Amino acid sequence: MKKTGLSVEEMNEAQMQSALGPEFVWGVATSAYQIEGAASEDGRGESIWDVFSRQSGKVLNGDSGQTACNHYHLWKEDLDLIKGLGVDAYRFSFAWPRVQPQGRGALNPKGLDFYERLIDGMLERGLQPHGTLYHWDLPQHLQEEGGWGLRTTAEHFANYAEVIGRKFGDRLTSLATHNEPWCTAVLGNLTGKFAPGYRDPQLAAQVSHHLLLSHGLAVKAMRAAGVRTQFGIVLNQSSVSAATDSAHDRAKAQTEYCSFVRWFMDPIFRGVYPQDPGIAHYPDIRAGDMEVIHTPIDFLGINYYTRIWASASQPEVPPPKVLGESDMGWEIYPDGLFELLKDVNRDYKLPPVFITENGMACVDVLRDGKVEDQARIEYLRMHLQSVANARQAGVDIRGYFYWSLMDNFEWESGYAKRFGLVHVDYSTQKRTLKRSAHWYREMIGRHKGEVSMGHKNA
Ligand code: GCO
Repeated sequence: MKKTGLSVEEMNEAQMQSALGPEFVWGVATSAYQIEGAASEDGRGESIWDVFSRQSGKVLNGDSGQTACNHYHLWKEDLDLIKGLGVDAYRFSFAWPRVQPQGRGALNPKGLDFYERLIDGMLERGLQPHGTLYHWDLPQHLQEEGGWGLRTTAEHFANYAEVIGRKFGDRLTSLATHNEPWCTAVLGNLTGKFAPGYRDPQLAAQVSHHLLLSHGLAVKAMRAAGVRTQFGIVLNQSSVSAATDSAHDRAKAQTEYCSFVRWFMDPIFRGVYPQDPGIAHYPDIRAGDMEVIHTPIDFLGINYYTRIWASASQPEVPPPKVLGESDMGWEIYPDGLFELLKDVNRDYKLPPVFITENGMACVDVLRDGKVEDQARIEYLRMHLQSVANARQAGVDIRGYFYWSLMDNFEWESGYAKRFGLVHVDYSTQKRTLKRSAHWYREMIGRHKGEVSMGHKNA
């Protein structure tokens, strides 16, 4: 009997390890607002998430990132924790309002010092720092001027990028401009589920354009300033399945693929927006914008959690969820990662790819100092198989970052959803490795063992 339901080629672990190759980079990921806390300390400015979290009914239980995992103060022990997992790399984000409280003009030396300590702390521990400039925490001051709906915000972002690039670029292994611009544009400005909470489709289209523009402007500005690191962007992507073979479902699947994947990929890798009869709102574009967005990049980060299920009928045909769902209600569908990687590799000329996020929220229970999260281990194992299969199919994937290092502030779900390899008790800030953390560490250890054996035999 087929236990996992994976349709991609099943491999044993040794085969998977060898498909990933000796240079494969293992990591864990976090973001500033979700872990740092210290939201009102040392001169940090307010972000749109501070303000949004205070509005009643926006975040479950009225939670916010005010304290979060208190990583701003516990960064040293957190870096030790990461080191202890045996990973090669740590993906983190800079909080723009900590570095530049108003989003433009004066810098905050204490904020810069924090990232200096953090990056040097990684280097001292032999961890590769992979930074992200923007993980959704726009300085509130810029929001009040019009936020990402304004073209000038893209210019301010490029200035901020240059500050970070000049100061830290030579110490960073990579620097991504944006994390999941789709979320900022659509969840922030179309559905209103995320900060700043607008529901305006034309604004959402314009915001997506300014985010892409800011990405291109930032990469160009940092390169012009002589910053040397790997530049890229991180996009959330999914494979899309039509619920049935009907023309309506297939058309819906195509529109979903266009608005989710191609909307960002086409401008970056082809210099145009995709056309689809199901997409009603296009942004205003100025001469030269598309060339800026089309600036070459050194890597692409892909975040994958689940597939998109496209059903045009009413009521909708639900996804089969053969392998179950996560605590977010997201279908577990590891094949989708393989399908997606194969498709984008066929359709675009890709730079090296990193899986910059992939992970699962589980109902984790801490009992006798242990969290037995077998479902997360299975999720990880199956998705790594997909990555290995995609590599065998010729996709140049260089590394994998589990989301997330530790439980943290899960946006509108507050602290109710746990994605971590490490459990966080928010009342004491105690960190406890879950079973999955041990599994990840041991699997990486075997990979490195295989690697050095491989070298010996070579
Ligand atoms: C994401 C985010 C994370 C989320 C994670 C789970 O990029 O969507 O980087 O902030 O916590 O994806 O929803």
